[in-house]
Formats: sequence, C-alpha cells, structure tokens
Amino acid sequence: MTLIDEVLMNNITSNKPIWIMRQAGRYLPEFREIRSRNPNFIELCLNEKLSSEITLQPLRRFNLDAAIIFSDILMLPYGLNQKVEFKKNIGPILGNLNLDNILNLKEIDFVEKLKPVYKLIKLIRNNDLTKNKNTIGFVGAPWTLLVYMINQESPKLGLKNDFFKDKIFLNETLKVIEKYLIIHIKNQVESGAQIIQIFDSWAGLLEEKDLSNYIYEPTTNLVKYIKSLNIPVICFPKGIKKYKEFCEIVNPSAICIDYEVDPKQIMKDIKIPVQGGMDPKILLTDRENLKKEVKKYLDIFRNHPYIFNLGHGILPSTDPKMMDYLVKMVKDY
Ligand code: 1CP
Repeated sequence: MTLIDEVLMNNITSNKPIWIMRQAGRYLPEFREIRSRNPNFIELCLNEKLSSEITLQPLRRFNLDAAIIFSDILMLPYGLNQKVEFKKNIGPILGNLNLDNILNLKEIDFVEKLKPVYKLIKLIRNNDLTKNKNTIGFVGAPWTLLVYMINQESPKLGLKNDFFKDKIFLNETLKVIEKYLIIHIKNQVESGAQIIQIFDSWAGLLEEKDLSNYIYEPTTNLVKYIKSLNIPVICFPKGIKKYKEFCEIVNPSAICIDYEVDPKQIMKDIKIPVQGGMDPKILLTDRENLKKEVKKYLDIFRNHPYIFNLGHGILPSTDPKMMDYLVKMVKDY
C-alpha cells in the first residue's frame, strides 16, 4: 500500500504524500526539448513512446508519490471527431461541434482513436520508475468539456454571449460527453490507472443556480461509476467556492482545493481527504517564502488525510530547483 492509497482510504499519515498538477510539462527543459521537435500537441499525446517518456520525466528528477499520465482533457473531443488544435500563445482552438455525428459515433471507433493513451498507461505501469507509486489517469469534468466544445476556445476572457442560448442542445451534448467520459475512464482503468482525477477547471464560471444541472448531477454520475470500479476519484472543481456543498452532494474519494480557498475553513468543513491548495505563484518567489507556505499547509492538515499538491498547475516559468526544494521539504517534514 502506498502513502496515497492510505490517504485515499481516509487515513491520517504522518508523512504527507506529494504529486504536482502539470508535473510533466513546460517548466522542465527536457519536456521543452521534446516539445520543440513535436509542434503538433495532439500528435505528441498520441505518440505513446514520447508521452510515456514525458510522464516519467518528473519522476527521474523528483521523489514524487505518483505519475500523472501525459495527456490532455481535450483528447475527449478529439476522440469524438471534433477538430482540436493548440495554437502557440493562444491555446486550444476547436472546430464546429456536430452533435448528430457524435450521436452516430461507434464506441469502438472512439476507443481506437484514443488507443495510444491506453498504451501509454500500460507502458508506465510496467516501468520500474512507477514501482510503489500510483499512476493517476484523468478526465475533464463534463461541464469543463462542454465549455471547450461549445465555446471552441478557452473561456479565459469569458464565455461567448450566446453560450446558454439553446439549453436542449447543451443538455444533449452534456449527456453524450458523460457517456464517452465513462468509456474513456473505463479504458484508462483497464490499462492500469489506479486513481482518476476529474479536472473541472471552469467550475467557477457558473452561477449558483446552474451548479446542479451542469456540475453536481453529471459529476456525481461519474464519481459513482469510478467508485463502482473500486478506484478512488479525486475531484477538482476549481473556483467553485462551495467546496463543502460539492463534497456533500458529489461525494468523491478526495477533494482537490484551489489557491483561493482558505485551508483552515476547509479543515473545519470537510471530512474527506483533501489535496492541494498552495498557490503555484509561491514557487516563483524565494526559498524562505516557499518554506513558510509549505509549512502552513502541512501544519493545517497535519491531523487530516492530506496529499500535498498545488492549487492549480505548476507554472511554466517555475525553476525546477524550486520544485526540487518543495518535494524535499514535504518529504523531510
Ligand atoms: O507545450 C504546450 O504548449 C502544451 C501545454 C500543455 C500541456 C503540458 C497542454 C495544452 N496540456 C498539457 C498537458 C496536460 N493537460 C496535463 C498533463 C499531466 C500533468 O502533468 O499534469 C493535464 C493534467 C492537463 C489537463 C488540462 N488540459 C486541463 C485541466 C487542468 C488545468 O490546468 O486547469 C485543462 C483546462 C486543459 C486544456 C489545456 N491544454 C493545454 C492548455 C494550454 C490548456 C488550457 C487552455 C486554457 O487556458 O483554456
């Protein structure tokens, strides 16, 4: 049993396990080197030799407790035959969504398109570097995927004005996303993923009255499904504010918190295992400050099942030396 397994069984461990969102990525020179030779991001994700190597890169450098597969939440719309492109300095750009085509899609064709993701999981599970560590698979939450598939670009500057115009269309799309998410999760688990994290990066965009329809209901369905496979599920409803209500309704195995919530309040409100919280920008400051912040989270959650992580992905401008210092500090605490 690993430290993360212990925590996810709701046990308090004296040493806290650590992994970092986006640990495989742009802050690592060895990733940038591979990326510079592979301008097509989707193709890079679909090259299991390279994507497994990228997954393992952070484990070669740091004593992390888990590998998170190098993939993307937008592999789902790609699998549904919606065009997905990553433009430099802009982000993802998606083609028009054709719901009829998606409704007519066959499950085996979807799985065939995403096969390299499942092969990547098998490769890393068989690698010595993940021995005694957890392999984390992931998906985007139904709401966040709906956002990208309808908005067709990042909603960083807000959703398009007519986003909520056709509610029937939105709900039909949401249903089909849920259906294929279950298929994608099933295949990740069958390939060896031991934990699933659900990233709801845009949960903060919804008004309270819409949380039930777009987040609570579809996410609860996924959580129930993942638990039925005897696999723990970590939910990250970034920016939702109502973490307590989310946990009570959705009931994940663990909750990942963002950097805008007060960890002390979470400690009071939440009975399930907690992950994350520290602002990724702290890694851009100095060691003294980093030490102070890490200590803050470890002290607050000392008597709680807790996995150290950040409150969002590690920033591309992070110095790998600061990441090294962070991991060592958590391990030596
Ligand atoms: O080199 C590059 O330009 C690619 C940058 C990049 C990377 C490294 C993208 C494009 N995706 C990824 C990998 C990725 N994406 C992982 C890898 C595993 C890890 O080490 O953690 C994961 C878990 C994701 C998940 C993901 N993709 C999310 C959820 C988490 C989050 O950050 O909120 C989201 C929203 C995406 C969409 C996406 N993919 C890539 C970008 C730049 C974005 C965000 C665009 C936006 O701001 O809307």
